[in-house]
Amino acid sequence: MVGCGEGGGASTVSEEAEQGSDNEKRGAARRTLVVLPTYNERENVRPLAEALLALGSHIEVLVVDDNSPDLTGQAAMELSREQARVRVLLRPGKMGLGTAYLAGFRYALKGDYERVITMDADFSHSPSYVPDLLATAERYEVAIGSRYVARGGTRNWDWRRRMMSRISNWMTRRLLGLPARDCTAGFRCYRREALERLPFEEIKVRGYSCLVEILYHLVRQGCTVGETPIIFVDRRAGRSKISLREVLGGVGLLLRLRRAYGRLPKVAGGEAEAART
Ligand SMILES: Nc1nc2c(ncn2[C@@H]2O[C@H](COP(=O)(O)OP(=O)(O)OP(=O)(O)O)[C@@H](O)[C@H]2O)c(=O)[nH]1
Ligand SMILES: [Mg+2]
Repeated sequence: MVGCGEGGGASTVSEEAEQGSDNEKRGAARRTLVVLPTYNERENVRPLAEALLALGSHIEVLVVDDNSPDLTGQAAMELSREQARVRVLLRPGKMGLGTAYLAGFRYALKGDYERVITMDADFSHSPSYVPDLLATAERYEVAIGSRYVARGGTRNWDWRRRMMSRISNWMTRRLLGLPARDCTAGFRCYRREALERLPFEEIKVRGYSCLVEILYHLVRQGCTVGETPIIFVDRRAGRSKISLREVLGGVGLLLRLRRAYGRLPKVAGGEAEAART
């Protein structure tokens, strides 16, 4: 795990291993809502939700579907009739990934969830990393499933996609001073206390770049951030929805945040050493 924003001193490997297993036990007991934004994920939604539910009875799933033309919403509704731990939020039309996350956060805050996980519904984010994310969230208010820490990475991406992702992360870190290595990752676990501090009304982006905007505001509010490695695998089925417009919008966002609030100050101690989850 790579962490930032925490001042804790060094600990030995055996202490960390012990702490790691305690964290896992604690994380494994907390009521957790996994928010799955979907747009044309009909083939993925059921197997993914079932894999998540199989992780334990503390896990619940909220599918946020934007009236997908492939009837993902209908498939999710069928599943929710079979599984009490699956809920569906049906929205009338494509409103963007960012607003889907915010809708999921609001839903979680109305309920008594202690943790909220967001992940793509196309198996790029493997459910097998959820326990690591929950364990990391025991130590940090925001846990990121990170492609850009040791043992993290991407699979099946062409060089264009790899370059685009690297450049946007590099620009985000440089312009905004965000302490994470993977600022654009959508695989995250937020503690309830972090979401309670999120200034919802300041989140303006409706699309993908909202991930940067959310993280930036949380760090501004003083939230601690830790990263745990994941291998991001290109989608199993269906088509990508990222457009050039989204990419350009992302650059605009960085400039807007930088102008409005400035670069974040360096956290004491900077980015922490890599540690074990
Ligand atoms: N509810 C909702 N979900 C969306 C919207 N846009 C994208 N999604 C979902 O958000 C997640 C991420 O979108 P993807 O198209 O997979 O984007 P990506 O993973 O960055 O791109 P690929 O690697 O090409 O798949 C997926 O689960 C999508 O179905 C939207 O407007 N509304
Ligand atoms: Mg995807």
